[in-house]
Order: sequence, then structure tokens, then C-alpha cells
Amino acid sequence: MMDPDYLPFHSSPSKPEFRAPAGAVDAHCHVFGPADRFPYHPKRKYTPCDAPKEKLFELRDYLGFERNVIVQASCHGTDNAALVDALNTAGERARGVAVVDPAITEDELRRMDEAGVRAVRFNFVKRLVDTTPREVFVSIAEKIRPLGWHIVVYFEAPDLEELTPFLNELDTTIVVDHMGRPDVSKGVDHPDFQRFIDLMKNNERIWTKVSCPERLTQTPPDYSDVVPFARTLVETYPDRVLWGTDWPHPNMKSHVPDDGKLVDVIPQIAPTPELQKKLLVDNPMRLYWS
Ligand code: 0GY
Repeated sequence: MMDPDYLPFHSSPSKPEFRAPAGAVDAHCHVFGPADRFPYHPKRKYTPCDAPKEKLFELRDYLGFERNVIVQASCHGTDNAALVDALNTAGERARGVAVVDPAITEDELRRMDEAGVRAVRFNFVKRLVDTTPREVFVSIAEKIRPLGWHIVVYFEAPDLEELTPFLNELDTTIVVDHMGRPDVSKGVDHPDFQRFIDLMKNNERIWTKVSCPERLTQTPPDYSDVVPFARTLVETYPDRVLWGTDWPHPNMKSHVPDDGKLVDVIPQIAPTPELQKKLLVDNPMRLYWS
């Protein structure tokens, strides 16, 4: 049973006005369960509403997208079975980001690679996971190196300063989820967001997802306060940005996002067809499909 205060995903999102370019990739989304086939992890911090692969692929088509990058979420812990099952169904139309235990074998990693996994996720968000010692992350980074995978990191803005040396030591491509979760009430020029811009300036291996206005906004469901943050990153680092719906939007408290409306934010954050193609097609294809 899902948590009593858990908000399920939107049952009838609007059709977006924005038409994504051919081959567009939703580079941040999840599959949850169904729990009777893929039970949630015993150590999870929340129990979501099932969000099975069929619903994700239906939404992909409805929104006018071609491909998904499916990210393992904390409610499934290090059991990537639902993710791998979705990847096997989607074939070339999906890639995956797994969460793994340091004891994982080379064989298990190779099987995930064959299914389409191309990265591991390191989660630093304390409300979602217990703290993982840095040595554990380092040993996972070593293990995935032969496969050429990259690392996706999820943290919140106050953690960035302390995390920066660690991120710079990881000598692989790193993708930061949701722009490092800035406090948008502080504005783009605030030292906190400038620190994030500098991180990307000083380290060309760092990419980010300009996703999650629904979590970052102070004025839901109006996402305009988040637009300047995403647009600054898209215009400054057009070749290192990705976009995703974040469907099915776990742990939303303020409102249930309408995925069509989230797609309609794209032309505000990537105002030209050139920027839109980089964000939605060229960048994710380079990172996940080449
Ligand atoms: C997201 C954000 C959240 C959850 C997870 O792994 C997760 O459970 O990523 C969140 O609650 O902010 O990216 O889906």
C-alpha cells in the first residue's frame, strides 16, 4: 500500500503545445513496481503508487517523445529488476541508470549493460537514503570503469560545497540531477547557484538535468520562477544539459504535476530550435546511445 500522503501521478495530463523534435529523449523518469511483481525495498523511505513500464511508455508516446532514460529510484533500493524488465521491453528505446551495491559482480554488471544500463546513481539526499560512505562510492566507480558507464548524482544545494572535491575526484562524466536542487527564492545571481555554475565551468565532465520545476517552484503549478535557472544552464552549457519529466514524480507534496505542462516549459528554457535539439536529442543520444 502506498503511503497515505503519497500523491499518485496525473491520470490525464494535457497534450503539450510544444512539439518535441524528432527523436526526443525523456532523460529522467522512473518505473515503480508493480509491487506484486517487483516489491519495494525493505529499507525504502517511502512507498509510492505503482507506476509500471506500460504507463511510462504510453506517456512517452502521448507527449511526443521517442526514448526514455529510466533512473532507479530509492524505493527499489539496489534491486534493479523492475528497471531491467522495463529496459528489456523497450529495447533501443530506453537506457537505464542503476543503483548498485559495491559487492556487485562483473557478470551482473555486464548483464545490466546488455539490458541498456549506462550509469549508476549516487544519492546523497538524506530524506531518501541512509548515508553511504565515500569509499563505497569510490569502489563502485572503479567497478563500472571498464564498462564506460558514467555517474548520476543527486544532492541538494546546501550539500554542494562539501561535495565538490569528491565530484572533482571522480574522473568520469557526472550528471547532476535537477540542477543540484537550487533554492529558487534566492535567485540566479545568489552565490549558491553561482557555485553550481562554477562547478560546471571548472569541470567539463559535469553535466546536469534541467528538470524538476515541479519540485523547485515556490508557486505551483506555475513554474516560471524556475525558468531562469534552467535557461541559464541551457544557454551557458548547451552541450552538457539533459531534460526529463521526472515521471511519476515521487514525493510530491504541493501538487500533482501535469506532464503536458512540464513539456510546455521546454521552449522557455531552451528558446531556439538549435538549443532544443541539443537538449532533447543530441546530448542524451551522445551520452546514452553512442
Ligand atoms: C527524483 C526525486 C526524488 C526521488 C528519488 O530515488 C528517489 O527516490 O529520486 C525526490 O524525492 O526528490 O528524482 O525522482
